[in-house]
Amino acid sequence: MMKKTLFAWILGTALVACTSQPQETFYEKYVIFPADASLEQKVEMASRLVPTIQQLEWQQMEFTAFLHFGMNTFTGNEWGDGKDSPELFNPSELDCEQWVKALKDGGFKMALITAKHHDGFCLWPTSTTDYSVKNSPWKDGKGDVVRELRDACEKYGMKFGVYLSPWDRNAECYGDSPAYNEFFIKQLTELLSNYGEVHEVWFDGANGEGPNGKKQIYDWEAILKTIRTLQPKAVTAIMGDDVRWVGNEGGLGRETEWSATALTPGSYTHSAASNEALGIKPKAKDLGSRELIAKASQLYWYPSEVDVSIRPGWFYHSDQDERVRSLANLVNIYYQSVGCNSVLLLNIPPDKRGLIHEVDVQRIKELSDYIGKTFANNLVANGEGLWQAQIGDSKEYEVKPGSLVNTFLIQEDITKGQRVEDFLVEVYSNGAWQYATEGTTIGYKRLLRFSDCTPEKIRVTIRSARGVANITNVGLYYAEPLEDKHAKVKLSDVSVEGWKAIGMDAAAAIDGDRVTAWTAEGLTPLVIDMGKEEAVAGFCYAPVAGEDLSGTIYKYNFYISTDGQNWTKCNTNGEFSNIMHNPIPYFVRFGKTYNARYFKFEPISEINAASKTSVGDIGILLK
Ligand code: FUL
Repeated sequence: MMKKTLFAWILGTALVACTSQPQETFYEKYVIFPADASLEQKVEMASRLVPTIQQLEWQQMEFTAFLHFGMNTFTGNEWGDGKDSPELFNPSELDCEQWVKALKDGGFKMALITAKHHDGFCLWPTSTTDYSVKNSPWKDGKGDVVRELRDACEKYGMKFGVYLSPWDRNAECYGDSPAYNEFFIKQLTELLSNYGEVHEVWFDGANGEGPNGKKQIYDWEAILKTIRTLQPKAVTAIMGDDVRWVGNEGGLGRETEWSATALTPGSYTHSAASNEALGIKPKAKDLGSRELIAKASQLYWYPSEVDVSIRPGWFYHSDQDERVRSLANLVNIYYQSVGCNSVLLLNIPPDKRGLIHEVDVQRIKELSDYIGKTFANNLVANGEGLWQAQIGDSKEYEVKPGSLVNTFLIQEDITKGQRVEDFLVEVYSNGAWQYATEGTTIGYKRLLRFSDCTPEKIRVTIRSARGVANITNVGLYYAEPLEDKHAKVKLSDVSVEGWKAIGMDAAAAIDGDRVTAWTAEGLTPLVIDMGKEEAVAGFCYAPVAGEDLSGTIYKYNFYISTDGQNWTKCNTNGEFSNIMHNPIPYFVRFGKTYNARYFKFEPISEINAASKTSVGDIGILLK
């Protein structure tokens, strides 16, 4: 065991643990390296960076639920513009107990509601704006969704969290920084004072204002202080400084996922400068390697949260009832989130009735049954108990005789820091050791799948670590194979055969396959001749598949024509609201049909205001 004593020159919150001899120094939440620290010293200090008690308890929940509900549920949008009438908000059978019961049966530990999304509409009767349930027909304006959810959580023993969007498209004061900060803190204060205990406060970083839009400078210091004062047990997520966005909305954790990261939370004033200096952002592949530590002057305990929706959109849309994620898909997400040192925040959006849809209720129950069954019995004897492993140490575990296995579980005691960098798992049968699987980071929990086998023993080797690794749990399980019955998404109701792009070669945009993309310099309109007239009810824009999203369009106009000369602008909201973070095919419906042989897709702005257009595929909808 490394026995280094660390001195008072260390800044940050240093704790001394009295449980083991010699005393070890730990750094809670962050550690600042001395200017002249060597890499070896820095890595040693990194190994002693630990979570706060709030962060630890949050991590132990593993499985949490997001509830996107609000004005968008009724308008069909993903981002409202803040102009929709409160009259539209009118759930016919809202029943938060139904939500919480379904979540409880689904194994979730916390329910986190969009108290206010980007449209500014508040689900509680706030005193800060008229744009709330107070002016809706629901319960004659006497209702309070936040209260009903809170009460249901209380009744069923579920933790409770709130999402309050910093970006507000309704508030007139948005962009007048001091005025909006005051308004926002008042909203936060209402939510954190009147609804009992809150365990997570979620501040979305999304902002679609663009370069010419309103510019708001948030007073994060005052905002975070409000939370620490009013709800000391709450973690603050995304723009907060306790919980980090994993970097995508597709349910994908990293293979190497450090909770001790060099990424400075966005709410700190020096965040942009220090992240730029290190060349990292929340989406970066590497946030905690030794190479990064060598360059970093400070590390944060900033663990990953995987937020992903059970449906293509974050809000409920009835036309997505058949596109609820399959069990196999959700199980993969489980392995890539909880199984990759992250907390899963799975969104299950209540519908227009104010109920969680039957399909979703069934799917989350299937998921919880599957996970429950898979991990019910550890097939390793004596997997629990502390194993303090030096680099290169191996440990053998007996497997219960005759057990068929294909899933490996391992956990570190993160109250002593996250330390393992590389490990190997081998299985023993017929007198020989064989490779089963291997991994890099472990952290709170790591799950790995491998081929079915019936070993007598397994051997775990810690090939590389930052000091002594504290392994608390090793497990082997059998997970039943699942077939992914998810139907391939159809991008066009009209056959694309015979379609022609006018004036350019854009075949890749109309070949029914989003993997092949058409790209063009500038914001270039795409004009298509379908060869014959169709009753056009909408269109589908699929952004390019893959990591390079450049050219993906955010704002657009869409036109149709019968002769290719005279154009009619179709009824749309003109934006693919959340496409930057959730680059899935967008299905836009006009609410009426237009007879047309030609259509024109006119880009107005690109997701990063670049001068480029890309289309993975474009299709036409007939209903
Ligand atoms: C994003 C938002 O823009 C989406 O609408 C959704 O709320 C998601 C969880 O975060 O940034």
